[in-house]
Amino acid sequence: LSITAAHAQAKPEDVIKYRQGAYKVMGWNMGPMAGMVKGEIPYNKEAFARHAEIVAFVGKLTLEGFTPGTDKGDTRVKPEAFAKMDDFKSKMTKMNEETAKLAALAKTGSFDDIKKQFGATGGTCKACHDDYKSK
Ligand code: ASC
Repeated sequence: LSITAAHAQAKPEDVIKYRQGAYKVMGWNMGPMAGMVKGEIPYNKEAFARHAEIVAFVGKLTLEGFTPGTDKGDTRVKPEAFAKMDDFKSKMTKMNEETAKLAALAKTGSFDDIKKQFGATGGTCKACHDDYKSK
């Protein structure tokens, strides 16, 4: 993690906003991919690949938004995420791995394989939400 001195000084509420912004960007880009996978909107290879690339990149930014002191405030993160940081990190790493695979596959793979990998990716999002995000 590259927490700079400046970021170490950041107010908890600003850190929380930072990570929520990152998740917002991820959700914005997951939406159209989900729509294509479900057949609600036409599959567009270039658009899908771009969304997958953004999710993969931004997904690598979120972990630095869980600094000490950001367990409380305007956030739905459960205290368990901080208490079980090793597991939280490993779930986040898994998400990073699956989104990277999705981004690579989105450029070259068949839509069938892409759909499978989108499911695997969503599963890694859900795994963390189930344990560490309150409703
Ligand atoms: C999405 C999205 C999530 C995950 C999760 C997977 O498209 O916005 O948070 O997938 O719903 O179960």
